[in-house]
Amino acid sequence: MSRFAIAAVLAAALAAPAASAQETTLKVVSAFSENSIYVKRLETWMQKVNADGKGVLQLNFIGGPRAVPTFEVGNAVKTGVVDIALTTGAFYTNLMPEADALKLAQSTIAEQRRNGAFEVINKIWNERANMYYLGRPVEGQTFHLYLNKKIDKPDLSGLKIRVTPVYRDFFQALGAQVVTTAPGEVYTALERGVVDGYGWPIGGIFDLGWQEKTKYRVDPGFYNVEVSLVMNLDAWKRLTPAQRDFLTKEVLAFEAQNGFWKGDNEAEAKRQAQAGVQTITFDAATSKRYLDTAYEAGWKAILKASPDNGAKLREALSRK
Ligand code: 173
Repeated sequence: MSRFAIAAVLAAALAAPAASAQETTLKVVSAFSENSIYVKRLETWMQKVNADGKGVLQLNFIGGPRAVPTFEVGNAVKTGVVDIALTTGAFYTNLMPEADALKLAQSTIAEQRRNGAFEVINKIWNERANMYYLGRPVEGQTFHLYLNKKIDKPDLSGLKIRVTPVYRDFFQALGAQVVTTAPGEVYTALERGVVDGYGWPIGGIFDLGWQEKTKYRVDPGFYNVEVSLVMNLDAWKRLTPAQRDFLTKEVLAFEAQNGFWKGDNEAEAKRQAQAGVQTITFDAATSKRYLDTAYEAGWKAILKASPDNGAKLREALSRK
């Protein structure tokens, strides 16, 4: 053995016990409220991770928007104040406007992992927000427009609608006046009559009591609701290969449960009907125009704010 090889073997031997004894604990926050279905499923998943990860990796849930306000979660991940967040691109467009493009994906996260889109996303997220994109445990939900005033065509002129970047350009294209708020402020905005409606997924309006203040849901739903796990890139790099493999496997197992959402969508629509929320629908041609407008307005905004990465994401997210 060369002197170099001996030194390498000695170094490995010295490092080995420390590495195998090493367990790391990562801080996790959520941009969604603690009683939401997103966070309930996150907590169930974290329990499994912590049971499987003894001696390797543990997740410590710090909390929801009371711990870190919704629109500050992205920056907390970027700067490493927390390690991991459950959030959505619309909540950190302050860091990178193109984050909101994931709602426009035509493919599933499983397809994105197979067709290279996952790497495209990660390269952009690494560079732009110092984030490692871990995965997407929510997909297959649609967003909807909820209203307190009746409309008979997709014309929102004269209406004030609560938005996030998810809906902003689409609802503006339909003539709405928009007001951006975190989810935690929607109830008060409705109660005070500050808004005539809001954008939200098919599921979750009951979590913060909005059904009390909601008369109509407009169908069809649009886009592909994106809620993802993102991680501080330095924290990701600090993990050992074994810890990274472990976390990746656990995220894949979480994504493998995404079939859950189809049943949840149906259950939530039924629950809304039972609570007296009426649906507003359009004829087929108008519905098609509504959806076309949604996608056109969505991509236009992304491409305007972020021409290069927007184009890369559009190409990657339309691959099957
Ligand atoms: O707050 C929102 O309406 C929003 O942007 C969103 C995004 C993903 C899931 C739920 C809500």
